Amino acid sequence: MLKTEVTEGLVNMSDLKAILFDVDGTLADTERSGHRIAFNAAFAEAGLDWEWSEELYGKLLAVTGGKERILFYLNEFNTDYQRPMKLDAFIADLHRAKTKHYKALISSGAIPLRSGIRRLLKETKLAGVRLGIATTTTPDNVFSLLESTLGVGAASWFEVIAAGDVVAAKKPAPDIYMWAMEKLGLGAGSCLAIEDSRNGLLSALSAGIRSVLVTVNGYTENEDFSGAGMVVSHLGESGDPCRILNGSIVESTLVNLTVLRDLHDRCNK
Ligand code: XBP
Ligand code: MG
Repeated sequence: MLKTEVTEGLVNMSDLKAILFDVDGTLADTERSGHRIAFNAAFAEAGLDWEWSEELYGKLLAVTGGKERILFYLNEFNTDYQRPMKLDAFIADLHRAKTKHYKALISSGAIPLRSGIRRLLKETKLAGVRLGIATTTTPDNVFSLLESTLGVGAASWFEVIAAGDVVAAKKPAPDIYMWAMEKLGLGAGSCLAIEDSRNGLLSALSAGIRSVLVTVNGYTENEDFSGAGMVVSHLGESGDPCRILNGSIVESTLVNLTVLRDLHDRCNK
């Protein structure tokens, strides 16, 4: 058997069949300058004097889901506010307005993909690895981000886009990852997740996914990522090496498919 065939055989030893990407904080750094700004615009539009500062928003990110986050804000940080009788409908209206502002912001090209995301998506797609999305954010937000950064039709790169209210329980519950894997017809042992937050890590782990790569960001860098297969600053590009915060990368300064296959094999031994 030729060396290349042996090597090829070794490379394909990994049964990594699909990579599930989180969106906010992972594909792009959307929270500080995206969602937060859109929430504040919706509050102003509704005549509310609510202003979510960068610091307050960092605390509110403990709760995933925009509607759930608004309720968390009222319960924990604005208990004096006289709530309307139909609070759920009031919050849903605010969230619809927020999504309108967020989509406009994203469509303006205000928020780029994080370093290495475009490279990794192209490499994995070319290699025939199946791609999916597992996110808490609203589906429309995902389509806007993909189209504004990767071009029209980019959503078709992903076989499944599991997003928002498609499941009742949001991250850290496992539901969104379970839903995505069911749609792919794959077991957790064939999937690797890429996340940015502890909520996301816990969601993937509790769905049975054992290979989770975390790429931290300004809001999540100090969170507890126990259980992650690897934690890095970002995926990296040539000339912009990633920093390994936990775990190890053999002979590479950026996260590519070989690194992910090695990580997957290691975590699924
Ligand atoms: C992050 C979230 C989302 C966004 C806001 O999602 O928790 O709720 O902060 O988006 P993920 P919505 O990291 O799972 O991509 O207002 O549409 O919920
Ligand atoms: Mg995230």
